[in-house]
Amino acid sequence: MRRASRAVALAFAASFSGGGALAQHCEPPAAPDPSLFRVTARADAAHYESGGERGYYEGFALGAAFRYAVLHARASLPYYRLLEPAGPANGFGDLESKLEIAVLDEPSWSLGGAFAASFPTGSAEKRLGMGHVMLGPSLWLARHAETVFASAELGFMGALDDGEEQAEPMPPGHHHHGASPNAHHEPGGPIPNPMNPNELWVGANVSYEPARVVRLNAGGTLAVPTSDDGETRATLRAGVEFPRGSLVTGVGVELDVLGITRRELALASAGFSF
Ligand SMILES: [Cu+2]
Repeated sequence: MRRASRAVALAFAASFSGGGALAQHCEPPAAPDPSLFRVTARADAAHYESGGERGYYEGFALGAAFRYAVLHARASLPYYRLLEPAGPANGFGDLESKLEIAVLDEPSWSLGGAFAASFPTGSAEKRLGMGHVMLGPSLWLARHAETVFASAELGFMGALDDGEEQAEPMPPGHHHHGASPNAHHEPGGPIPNPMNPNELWVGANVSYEPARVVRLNAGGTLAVPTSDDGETRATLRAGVEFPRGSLVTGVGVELDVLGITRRELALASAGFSF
């Protein structure tokens, strides 16, 4: 528990936030884009360390978002190339989706709820996905000012069928040790988006637009497991985006500072609104 409280302090201290073009797990709302539809592409390159093994992966994700009145829905599907010590693995990751609903939408404030879901389109055995559906509700709060947008969110994420399929034996000769394909919190779990089977998370994002064509983003997420079989994890994000009409391009970094799988990730993104 001491470790968890230290993590909370760290994440709060470091949570200046930002609105990535394509949010991953547990990221609070990004600066709203007034257009109805948005398509995004994101490329990732990451080094990771998980359970004593080091490796590298590349990812490419396509996403779509729809915003109308108080609703904001988004979904994205990644494709990964994972280079583990034992060899490469290619394939889709888990499909992620989120629906945000603003309950109060004032010019300078908004707040509401959200519901996130991820679907096991990624292979858990190749460590590209979690092997089960994850669901979770959350509450968020955003502050909009002329050049600054800030948001914070508190939520829960849980595995729908955790525990039912964990008895599956690993294939003979499989190089992942110490965990079932479904135990995503242990070494052997998914590498691209590590998380706990059940966790309470808090995230914050801040965007600052010093000029119309530049947006600086920073943020962080801290997640604490709600069952014994997990580990506190924290991710910090920073990036810069270049809005130009309906096209927004950007680059950024993400760093896992706590957790069983650590990553140092660089990303490039592009989003087009219409
Ligand atoms: Cu999971």
